Amino acid sequence: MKKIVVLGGGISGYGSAILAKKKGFEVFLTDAGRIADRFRARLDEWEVPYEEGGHTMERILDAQEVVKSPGIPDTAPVVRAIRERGIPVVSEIEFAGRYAGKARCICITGSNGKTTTTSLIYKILRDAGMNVALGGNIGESFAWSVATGDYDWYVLELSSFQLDGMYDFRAHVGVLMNITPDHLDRYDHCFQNYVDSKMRIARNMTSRDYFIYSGDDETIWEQLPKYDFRMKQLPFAARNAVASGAGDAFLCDGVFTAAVGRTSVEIDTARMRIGGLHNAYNAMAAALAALAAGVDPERIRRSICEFAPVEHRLEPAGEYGGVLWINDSKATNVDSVWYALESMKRPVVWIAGGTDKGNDYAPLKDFAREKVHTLVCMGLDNAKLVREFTGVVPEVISADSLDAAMRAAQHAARPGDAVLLSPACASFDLFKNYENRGELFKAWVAEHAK
Ligand code: UMA
Ligand code: ADP
Repeated sequence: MKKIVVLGGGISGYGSAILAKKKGFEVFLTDAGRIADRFRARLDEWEVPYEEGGHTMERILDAQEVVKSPGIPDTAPVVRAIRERGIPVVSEIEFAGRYAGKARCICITGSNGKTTTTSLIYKILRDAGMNVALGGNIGESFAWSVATGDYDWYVLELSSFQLDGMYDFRAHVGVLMNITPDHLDRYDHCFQNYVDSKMRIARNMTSRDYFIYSGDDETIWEQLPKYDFRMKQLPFAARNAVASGAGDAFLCDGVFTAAVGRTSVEIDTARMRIGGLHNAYNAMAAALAALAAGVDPERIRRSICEFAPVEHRLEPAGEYGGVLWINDSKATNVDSVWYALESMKRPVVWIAGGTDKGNDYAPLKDFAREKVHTLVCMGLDNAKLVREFTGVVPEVISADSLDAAMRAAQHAARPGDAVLLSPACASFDLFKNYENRGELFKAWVAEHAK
């Protein structure tokens, strides 16, 4: 019997281990830290042997294949030792893909917009009555869905870490939203390594498959000539003129038309509940994916117009005394904040800051000059933000807690303004994670701004 070791006992790991067990492998799960109670309960229920608090190398190096959780870097000593022994290391996506049967996979990646676009595609397919699962870098793992369900379609959000361990897996519809610098610490601080990782989404696609990508993203354009792609290409764009024989989508004067083959759908973005140019891109990509999946255009239009912002992504948190509070806590890089500021139609009090990831703030300065009258820097070390935006924004305030930042924002905001939390930074200096930051923002608004 083939021996499989699963590295990591988080969402990805326990799903992989249960799938391996179900497929009859001799499986062992190992976690260097503590495994959460609810995951342990599931492993016990499926009688999967596991260890926590350390990796027993002898047992790990006895495996014929290792399924590695995406959060574990290749530089981890345990991964190095496995590779040195010549044992193949794959991602959960590669492993689960072997058992997805005839189901079709719509896979979404990119630096920003993955969760929104994935959720949107899932909603369209579900509204259309299709037998569809949602997973990957969102919600439950792909492996868990394969082990416990029997689906015709999988809509999977894929991070670069998941793509890295993917070799033979094939997306039937692959969606690449954009590529801007992120997670460079995992890619030897080399942008091209990260770009190569994102381009793996198109690996193994055949002439029957669809590749949906941004025609406005220069990085993606630069990559395309390097590949000998056979699949049908469906670019979407608002700036560059793009056209493909298989289909495409284009936004003009707030209205986009997406077409695949002879079927098309036209959507006025003013009728959508999610705003901004970035969400027009997300909707175009989702419309193309749904058309490629054979969904009726009228249903696609209806589902897209109904779709509400995902929590912590430009999520309205209430309007009180004429001031609109917006929670965009998920904006943890410069590009996502660029789109947040782009979409602002009111004067802005902007709350930013946190753990800086080596950000270059230059792309934000034009919008900041045009739309922001007060910047509240919220973090333990605000020196860089204060320096970068002094002279760009009329008022720059430094705050070292959420409460201080919110009070300053409330004081600065006038009726008709928006207070926008869109940090461009990670949250770990003051918060557990971006969800915690967004929740505390909303709780403060509910308590003090009402
Ligand atoms: N661990 C070891 N050995 C090590 C290092 C870590 O055993 O040397 C253990 C830890 O103790 C921990 C486990 O590995 O128990 C965690 O593994 P993980 O970090 O891969 O976390 P999971 O809970 O399995 O979740 C992962 C994704 N997390 C990351 O990529 C960091 C989830 O994406 C994903 O939803 C899930 O698999 C299912 O596929 C989250 C994420 O933050 C949402 N993604 C990043 C992002 O969106 O920016 C990429
Ligand atoms: P991801 O899953 O890739 O992190 P999300 O949909 O969660 O993407 O959005 C993350 C942040 O990026 C949010 O602040 C959101 O407003 C912004 N965003 C969403 N779609 C896009 C896009 N297509 N381009 C740039 N930024 C985007």
